[in-house]
Amino acid sequence: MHLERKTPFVYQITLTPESFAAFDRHIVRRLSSMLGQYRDQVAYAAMLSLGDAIVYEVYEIARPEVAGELMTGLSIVHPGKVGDEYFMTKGHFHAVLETAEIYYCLRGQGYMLMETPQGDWALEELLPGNVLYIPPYWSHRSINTGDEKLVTFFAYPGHAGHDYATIERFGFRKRVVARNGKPTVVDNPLWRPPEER
Ligand code: PAN
Ligand code: ZN
Repeated sequence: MHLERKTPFVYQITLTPESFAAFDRHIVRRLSSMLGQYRDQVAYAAMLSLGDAIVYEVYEIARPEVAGELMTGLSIVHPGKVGDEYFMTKGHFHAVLETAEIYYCLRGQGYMLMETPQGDWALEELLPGNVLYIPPYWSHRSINTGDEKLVTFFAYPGHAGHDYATIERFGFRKRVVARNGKPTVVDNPLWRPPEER
């Protein structure tokens, strides 16, 4: 456990089975935990009836959740689609909106969909070697558009916290779906501008 450590430490993100043993927490998000997040509810129910597939996993190093610390770990989004919509994370704002985050893509291919409380949106590609800097105020969701796992390393301030409720209710302004086999950005009809919420 890294929570109590007061001296520097090293861990590996080489993705060998042994390197995963270094993490303190392993969170597994399955299809059943994504209720209401995918546009195609019929495809969602049909897929869930066949089994509760893993959509993504998070491996974390435990550190005190206070300003001055950094929360770090790996996010792994599995390949797949619900209807024509790619597997993705739930997505969140940080509870302390004034906190940034870094993502470093190690494997796979996909996108980070981002949005501010005012409704500005952005999409950036996640490809091995890409470092994504997410400034304060931008909510974020990673999306796997490839056919292998999308693996990213993340680091964010210890006191950031997570607000999932806003995204659960309205989703993101955009969705990334497959059209003729290619990732395509479309509007999310359930989204409402802040002044109409
Ligand atoms: C990441 C995310 C991780 C899983 O650690 O928490 O990719 O995504 P959700 O939290 O949206 O389920 C992060 O951005 N932390 O702040
Ligand atoms: Zn975050």
